[in-house]
Amino acid sequence: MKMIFRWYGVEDKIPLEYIRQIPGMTGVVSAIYDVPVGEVWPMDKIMSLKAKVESRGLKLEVIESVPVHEDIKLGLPVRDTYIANYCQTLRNLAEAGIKVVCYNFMPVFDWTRSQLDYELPDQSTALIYDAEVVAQMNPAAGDLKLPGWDASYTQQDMKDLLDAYKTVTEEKLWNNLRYFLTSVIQTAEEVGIKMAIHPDDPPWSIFGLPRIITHKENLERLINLVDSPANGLTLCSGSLGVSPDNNIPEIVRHFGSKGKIHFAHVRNVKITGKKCFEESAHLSSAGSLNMYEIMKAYHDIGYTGYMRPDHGRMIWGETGRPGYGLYDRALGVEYLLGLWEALEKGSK
Ligand code: DNO
Repeated sequence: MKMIFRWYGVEDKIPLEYIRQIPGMTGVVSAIYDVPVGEVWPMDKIMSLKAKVESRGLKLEVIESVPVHEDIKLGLPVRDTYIANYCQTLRNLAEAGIKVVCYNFMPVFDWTRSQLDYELPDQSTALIYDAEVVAQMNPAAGDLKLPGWDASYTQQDMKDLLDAYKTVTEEKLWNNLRYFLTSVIQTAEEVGIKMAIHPDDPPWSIFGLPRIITHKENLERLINLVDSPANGLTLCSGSLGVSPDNNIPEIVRHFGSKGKIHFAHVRNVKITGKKCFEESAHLSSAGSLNMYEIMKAYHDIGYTGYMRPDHGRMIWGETGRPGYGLYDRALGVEYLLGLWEALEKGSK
């Protein structure tokens, strides 16, 4: 298993030097953030990101994410141009030595929460989700800004986009995903990149939009859309884990033993009610997931891929990008590596 850390490029408050100082850290997972969605990532930008990371003694072998243009998800005729661009980006990334590309197929909104600074009893703050609060939000009415929401949309763009999705059922979204993957996976396989879809977060429909990467059966359906070693998963324990029906250790064993997990996001989450949760610290006792069993599942299947801690709380007075501070994620890393060492030594 190779432990890596998400880094948001030069705009990130957390310097690469600090990431390097986290014991056991091998590299970062990052992206190019200043190319509009749908355009080809130029080689020089990729190479300069890689050089920056490597100059600090870290590796850059995973990209999170190459975003998928909404017109691909909507299945509009112009999608062929965007898919061709996506394939070219994959070729460029492969040339720079990238091995895994994480992406998602969530319409309009990436991960969604109802509050970003909820104060826990220990005065740390965490991201939370409360279905009733989300039900009151109206993205078409504007002024809502949450992580994962593309800030470049005007209120009218957002309204038009939400209208455009009105005819996109789950089945249509599946068809559009198959269409996308048919070209993209072939290119990825040719150039030696593994595609790793991220589950929908949360794994249920929001704002009436379809969401399909939500549970084991649908993950199975995804890998069967295009049969290729390049077609796989980012197994995110926190995204899937907020549905009590998702048995994460079992899902890890099932897909991991088929070689379908290309990237592991490992974090805990505390389910606080029906479709309500808090993002807890990584420790098992802090949330609802059994982190030992999850790590044991990865260990038992002989996982050699990339893993990263996921959202952390804000602790010790840190401020910054919600979910992506340094301290709590670094604590998460050490905990996961501690579990891993115990599993390694215990199995000898
Ligand atoms: C949230 C992240 C997601 C993820 C994308 C992948 O913190 O896990 O934003 O990067 O869904 O495309």
